[in-house]
Amino acid sequence: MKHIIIGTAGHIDHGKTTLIKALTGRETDTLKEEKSRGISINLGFTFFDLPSGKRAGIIDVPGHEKFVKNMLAGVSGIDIVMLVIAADEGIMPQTKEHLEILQLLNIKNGAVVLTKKDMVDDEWLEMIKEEVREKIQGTFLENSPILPVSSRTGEGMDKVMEYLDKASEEVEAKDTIGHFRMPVDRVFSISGFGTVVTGTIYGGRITIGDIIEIYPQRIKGKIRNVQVHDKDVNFAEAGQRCALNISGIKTEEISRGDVIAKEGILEPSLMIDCSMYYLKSADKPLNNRQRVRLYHGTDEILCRVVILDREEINPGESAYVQLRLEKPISAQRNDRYVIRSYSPMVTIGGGAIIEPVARKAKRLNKEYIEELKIKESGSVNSIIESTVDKLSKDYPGNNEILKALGKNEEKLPEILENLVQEKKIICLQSGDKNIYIHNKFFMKKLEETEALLKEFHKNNPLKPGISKEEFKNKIFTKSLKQKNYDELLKLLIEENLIKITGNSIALDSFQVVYSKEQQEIKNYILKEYTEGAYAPPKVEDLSSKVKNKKEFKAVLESLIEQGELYKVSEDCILKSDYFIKAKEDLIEFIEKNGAVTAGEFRDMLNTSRKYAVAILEHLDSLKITKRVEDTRVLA
Ligand SMILES: Nc1nc2c(ncn2[C@@H]2O[C@H](COP(=O)(O)OP(=O)(O)OP(=O)(O)O)[C@@H](O)[C@H]2O)c(=O)[nH]1
Ligand SMILES: [Mg+2]
Repeated sequence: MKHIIIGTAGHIDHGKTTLIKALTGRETDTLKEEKSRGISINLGFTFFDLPSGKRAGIIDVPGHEKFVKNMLAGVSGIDIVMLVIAADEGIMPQTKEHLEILQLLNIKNGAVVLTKKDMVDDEWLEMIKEEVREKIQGTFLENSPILPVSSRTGEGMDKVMEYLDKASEEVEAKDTIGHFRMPVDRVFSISGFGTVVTGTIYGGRITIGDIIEIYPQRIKGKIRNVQVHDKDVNFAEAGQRCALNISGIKTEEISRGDVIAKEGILEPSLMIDCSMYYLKSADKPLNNRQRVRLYHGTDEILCRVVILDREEINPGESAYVQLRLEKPISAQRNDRYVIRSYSPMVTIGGGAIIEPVARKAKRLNKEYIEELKIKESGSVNSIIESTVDKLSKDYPGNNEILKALGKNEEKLPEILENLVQEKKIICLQSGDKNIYIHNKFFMKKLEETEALLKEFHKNNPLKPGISKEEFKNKIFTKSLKQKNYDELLKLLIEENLIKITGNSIALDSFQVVYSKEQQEIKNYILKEYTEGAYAPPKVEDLSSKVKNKKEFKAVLESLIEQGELYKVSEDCILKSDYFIKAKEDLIEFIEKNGAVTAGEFRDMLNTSRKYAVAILEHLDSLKITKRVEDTRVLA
């Protein structure tokens, strides 16, 4: 079912609250101060039934220039606006400012209601009508009716009703399937019930028992009760005003401006990228890094405008900007916002949020602006693709991508799958959680791999390669899951870029090449270890007979790393095939005899007790054997 919220707008004292009372029979100025001063200060809320039977929520806003902040908190969720202009006064400063705000927030439906008809004659009324008609040229109200009324006599009210009824048919249905999201406009406590918050639901549905999260402070609570238009209901959905009784949250922990949403779906951010229209009515250009006030949902946040695509913004121009905020915002892509100058507080511009969780942007960077244009153009596939591109370095899963999109995307898995098919992104599968990286990112990793390994081989010509661990940390990230890392390695091998020997990664084309001198040393070392067998020579003794100690060390290490020699312990290096044979013989012996003593093993190898024990201890550490009293059994 379609839900409707009707709002007022217009200059102070022009008769907004009186109009609502005439339409609904209810008073929305409830504060003592509002009554004594005869002006609205905060937002007024009520509801009424349209002639067609539809129940509409009503938000009445204050007109006073000091309370534009409250007005902004009220109008961002409305479907139909009544721009109220008193016939005796005509267009006044906040008539213009409110109209500009409505325009910036992309409100689509509304009419002008000319109040206080009873106070002017027909000639005057016609003149004001003309003035108004001219003023609304080029705005969303251009083709809307101008409805003269008297709230005092009731004249013209029927036409207003008729209009609202018709307009409510034209209001677009809201996204009730997506994630629940509601900016908070009031917080209070009811004794015996605890914290109650009210707001206009922007998206999704909220049901008793739901767990919600309050942003940006990220406190969780449980919905104890839901009310719509003063009645208890089981659920409320997008487009409705509702009151939520939340357990687990104190009233002090929440205030106007916060957002209540499904847990985990929003990501508060201190930077957002936006398109911005700078109003013609602004009196001077907007400077880079100018401090302004940002209005989004029901929130007001101070921020600086970093202009991305030009030096300054002249009145009447549109630009791409990055807003650097002094407090985190909890926004979604395509949300509208308004900015006002810091002082004096005047509305100067606004637009749409293109990237709700932005990375720090450099100014005048073509690539960055191109990326924003793609996001702004909004083809879902290209948005998702560029999101994966941006997030690739963090190896995102479905949830991270969803969060960064800042918008509920029902078709995400399907679109990701298509992008994988189109070879635009790569999916690394790992049981419970798939990870997605962009092809461009993978290409970059190929280049980095090549550069890293070239450099490594140059510096370590006798090493078979870089260790898997070091490679992972340098090219990918430490926190990458083993399974995903293995998959990436497989892809690098498929590209014929790398090869893996044991624990070493090398360029596919790499070969250890020994110089003549190194070759001689290598032959000497291998000969000695072959002859030594299980009573191998000491490294110092071998080294003492070689002139070039540095080369000796390098060749010895390379033989170990390449697997020709095997390091059992600091004092015991064996030829690898000897070690393997000793291990196999030992296993066979134990399998036959149940156990082996160090003495028996020493005799098998025809060596000294010292080396026999060193090998046994090493096999213990590999969990091949284990010690039971004076013998070894299989582990
Ligand atoms: N004669 C006459 N007086 C009206 C009419 N509508 C409003 N008024 C009077 O105008 C004054 C201001 O009306 P409000 O409804 O409080 O004006 P508002 O636009 O809500 O003012 P703020 O909320 O403070 O911006 C009150 O004294 C009303 O009685 C009308 O149609 N005819
Ligand atoms: Mg009022």
